[in-house]
Amino acid sequence: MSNFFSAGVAEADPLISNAIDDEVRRQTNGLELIASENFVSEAVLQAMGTVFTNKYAEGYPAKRYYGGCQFADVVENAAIDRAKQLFGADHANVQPHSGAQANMAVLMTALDHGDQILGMNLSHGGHLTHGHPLNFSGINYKVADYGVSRETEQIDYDELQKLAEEHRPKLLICGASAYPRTINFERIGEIARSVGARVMADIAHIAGLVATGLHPSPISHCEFVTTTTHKTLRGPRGGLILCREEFAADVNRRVFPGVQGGPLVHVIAAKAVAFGEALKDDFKTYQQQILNNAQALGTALKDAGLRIVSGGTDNHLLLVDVFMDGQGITGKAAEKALEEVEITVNKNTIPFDTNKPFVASGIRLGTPALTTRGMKEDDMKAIGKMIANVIHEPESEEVKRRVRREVAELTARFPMYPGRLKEKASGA
Ligand code: DSN
Repeated sequence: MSNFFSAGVAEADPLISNAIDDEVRRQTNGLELIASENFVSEAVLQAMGTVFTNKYAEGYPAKRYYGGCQFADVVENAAIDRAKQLFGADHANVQPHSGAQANMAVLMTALDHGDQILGMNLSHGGHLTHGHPLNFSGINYKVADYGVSRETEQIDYDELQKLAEEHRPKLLICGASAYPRTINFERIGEIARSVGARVMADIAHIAGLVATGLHPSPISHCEFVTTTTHKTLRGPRGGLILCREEFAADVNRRVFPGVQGGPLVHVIAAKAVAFGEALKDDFKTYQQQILNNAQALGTALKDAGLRIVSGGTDNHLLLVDVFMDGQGITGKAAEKALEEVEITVNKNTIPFDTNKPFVASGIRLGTPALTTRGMKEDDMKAIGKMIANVIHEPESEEVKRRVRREVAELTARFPMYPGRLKEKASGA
């Protein structure tokens, strides 16, 4: 026990310590283009790695089931106040461990078992928790789904109105994990009201854009708004629910004790720090640069002959059709070839995909993480060319060697986590 409170992970557990160091190097030396990922600040990382992990705080500030919660209350109250200010919401619950758990708590608030929901199809850009048959949302509720139009590859709001009238959902779910276009929350709110439904807007991907006014806010049009905190919002991995005051008590009851037990106070501390960062003026500059970078990346990919689903993007992500009706390669092959040159993306189905989800015809690219590193439009142009070169010649070792070198040169210009990056010991 002598060094229990003093030895760091390097001394205490070399296996895990080495894996952490390897992951710092992987993130630093590669180009991270997964649209749902980002790099938190050192301040957020530090807040997360604190003794608040030791604390049980079931309940809510000033109403806990455990003693010793006075500092947990400081942390949770700060996170709540900042989240409300950031999004202009009446009420915030900062305890959901994840976006899925935030969504589960809202569905339990708005619905009874077996009620009808209407959500966006996963293969058209929706999310598992919006009614997928293998998810709790598809198991516990009756599901109808909507998608994008074949011509525009964008949500067809007239069709959505028709589906709402046909299925009469109690809850209409909007928001997406792979939809590159602006979501018309106002229209969705009108559609819902016309059939007596409530709306849950899951803004996990676009939360940073919404917080800074660069995407229209759902707050005044939708009864419930959920998000993760780690995507464009650039906080720790976790969830958040925003709602009107009238639903506050029910939402709180559904999060705890409905879905979760003790909150992760160390993560809530990190959420508070991240929300504080998002309230600063330069966060809007950052979000605008995410958008500028997505535009530049899309143009570069188009110029290199790749097809962008829906013709472009209004937000932080691009869905790229790399299969192109059999003329190109599958999303799976593209993901693997790009991984070999340290460009990280994920394969993704495109609307009306003819390939199975695990193979997919597309890749999804997002600019939040590289924008955090400080990259700008010219860097995106260069990255677009690198990606296209690999996709056009996925078997060419010469292309891969060249792109690997280009990736190394580019990433070296944008260092991150200086205190955490350790050179790999020779022979290790
Ligand atoms: N897995 C997340 C994403 O990548 O978008 C959604 O939960």
